[in-house]
Amino acid sequence: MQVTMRSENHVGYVTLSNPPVNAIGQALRQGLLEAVRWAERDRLDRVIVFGAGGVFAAGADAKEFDSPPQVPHLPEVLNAIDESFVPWIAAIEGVALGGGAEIAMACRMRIMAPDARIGLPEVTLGVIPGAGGTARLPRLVGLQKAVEMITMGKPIGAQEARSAGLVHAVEDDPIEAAFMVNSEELGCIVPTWEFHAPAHDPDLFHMARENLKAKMAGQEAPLRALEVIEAGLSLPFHQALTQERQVFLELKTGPQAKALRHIFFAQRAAKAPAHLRGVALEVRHAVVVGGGTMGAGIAYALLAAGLQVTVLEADAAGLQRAEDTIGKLTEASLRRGIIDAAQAADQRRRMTLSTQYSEAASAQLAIEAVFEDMAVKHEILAKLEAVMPADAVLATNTSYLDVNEMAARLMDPTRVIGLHFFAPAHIMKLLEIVQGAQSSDRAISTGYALAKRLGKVPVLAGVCDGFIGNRILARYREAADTVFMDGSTPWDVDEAMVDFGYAMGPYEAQDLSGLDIAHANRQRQAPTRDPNRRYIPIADRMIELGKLGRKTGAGWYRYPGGGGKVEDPIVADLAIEEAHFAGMSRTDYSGPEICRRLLLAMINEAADILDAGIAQSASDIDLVTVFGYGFPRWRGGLMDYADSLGVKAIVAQLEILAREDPVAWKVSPLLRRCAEAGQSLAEARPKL
Ligand code: 3H9
Repeated sequence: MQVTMRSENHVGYVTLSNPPVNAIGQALRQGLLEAVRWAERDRLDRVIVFGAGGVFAAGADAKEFDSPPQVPHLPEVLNAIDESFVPWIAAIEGVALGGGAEIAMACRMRIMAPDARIGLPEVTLGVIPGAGGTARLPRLVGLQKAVEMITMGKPIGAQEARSAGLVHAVEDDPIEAAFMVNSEELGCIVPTWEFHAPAHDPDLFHMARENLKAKMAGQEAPLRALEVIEAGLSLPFHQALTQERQVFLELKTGPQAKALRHIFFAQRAAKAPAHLRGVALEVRHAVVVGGGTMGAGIAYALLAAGLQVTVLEADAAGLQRAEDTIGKLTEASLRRGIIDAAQAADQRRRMTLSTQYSEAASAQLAIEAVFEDMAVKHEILAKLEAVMPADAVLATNTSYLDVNEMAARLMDPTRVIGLHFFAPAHIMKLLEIVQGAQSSDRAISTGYALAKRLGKVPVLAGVCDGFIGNRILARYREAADTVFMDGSTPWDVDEAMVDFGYAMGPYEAQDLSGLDIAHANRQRQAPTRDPNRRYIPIADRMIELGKLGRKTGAGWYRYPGGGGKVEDPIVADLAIEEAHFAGMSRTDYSGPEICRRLLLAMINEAADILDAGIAQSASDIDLVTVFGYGFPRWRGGLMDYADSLGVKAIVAQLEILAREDPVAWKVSPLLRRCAEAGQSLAEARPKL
């Protein structure tokens, strides 16, 4: 029974109960409809509806979205509530999202707990509200607020909902408060469907449309939601609901909604496997070695999660730099209202800065985040092992180096794992947990537990150069440099990838992180580089010219000040020169062709990564590309996107490219196996 009913003194209590978040599926809809009939049959004075487990309802059950909708449909159920002669009151605790908020809006009255949140986040799942949200919300809060909430999908807190007029009261105990509402007062409230729609405001819609085109480029649902709200203003209420429902159903089965659902559920599935649960070390005190940008970001993320943190640096200057960087992160959080002054003071109290490794003696976890030098990392890990408790976990934040080699020199190599954070470490969601050959279950499980505590998306990766994400990134950049050398420009490449949905292209992104990092990597890899593989020297020429990116005022672009970037003809000429030295003629690539090549290069590399067991599944690669590397979420991640193209079609395209360069475009054996077996990448497994 997902809906339970009981009455006391003519007050009905209806409980929504589908743990953990009371997602609204067929059984819950059916139960609600029966509750409406029950309340009318018993001629109750009022119905108080609330959710079990301290959550009102998180919306329609998205697991049902892949099958045809089953009766009763939610709009029909909510119309029955809205039109009933028995007034319903929504007592909202936890969250009322999507269909949950729509249930609340169909009630005569809404009372919220102070820490509850309400919103219509449907666009984040690639759909629009489908049970009256686009018609009821503008009637309740006005156009401006409704447009903002529906098209951006961001839930709001209780006080904001109260000020907007979405809820009638904010009370510690909303169920009790609903019981106390005066019957006469309740009787005077008009059903939502009888409210007048707000007057049309063409300027508001124009501005909202332009804003969405800029901020949510490529995404269908936000613009469709805007259209539906606008059209609904001039329609009678029930017709507005009908047109909303049509668009909801159309989007629900479309590619963007499918891709966004895939990422939503993949993110939720990213947790420690069953055999690792319950063995994690409880981390209360963590040490970060190295207070540079990355180390300071990691330290701040740990502080924000409530841990005691010690930052170890080599000297006083390093300590000062670490303190300044962490201080700036605290100030930024204060400015944005993420923390208040008392929380900032608490964070400062929990932080120690020191040059003494003895400070690590009581910590359960250490994360080294110094520069990429194996000898330095060996030295640091050995010092940590000497002072830390025997069961403490030693983690490295290396982006490329061999975690097994780091572990091998320690007395206990089982305690070593990689914890690969992404910059800025306190914001980026991805955490690659790198499993060394000897890493213990306890160490890996501790990595997962830490990810949960920090609100990160954990993905388990095996040891190889670059793990999952940076290995794909290296191939992406190589493919970009190749099209640049062979006929394009960095700005053409960037534009092509932005058109695909990336927030920025590979060259602009590299200007941000600095060209010297990739250069150091190329030098490190030089002795083991495949001599048959084509090498594109343009990035090395950039280093010779001192063009290291934004930090030097020039990289692939020039940054003359004032924040803007400009194309640099000197950079474009480098490719022309290099092609001339190599005796090559150049080709003019179109934007879609550039994009196709870069994506195929990444898919092929990712398939090899999966085949080698470096990634556990295609959906893990999707999480890495979306949460660490800016792959457009609404395209479902790299492998989900590849599946949407079809593995056979990908193999056919790679084979054509392999005629140009058989080494760079050598088709991944996993792709071939999948194509032959008619399997998708989602079903693919590593070779044995
Ligand atoms: C909609 O409502 C359309 C309507 O307008 C029209 C209808 C006609 N469905 O995130 P968590 C599961 S569209 C199915 O880890 P938290 C989730 O998979 C919907 N399952 O917890 C996980 O399962 P498991 C609009 C759902 O505390 C478990 O619940 N609503 C749904 O960090 C716990 O989730 C949204 O977009 C769902 N809708 O966060 C809200 N929601 O334990 C989406 C959750 O097996 N949900 N699950 O891994 C959220 O934002 C967060 O889950 C929430 C809880 C904030 C609620």
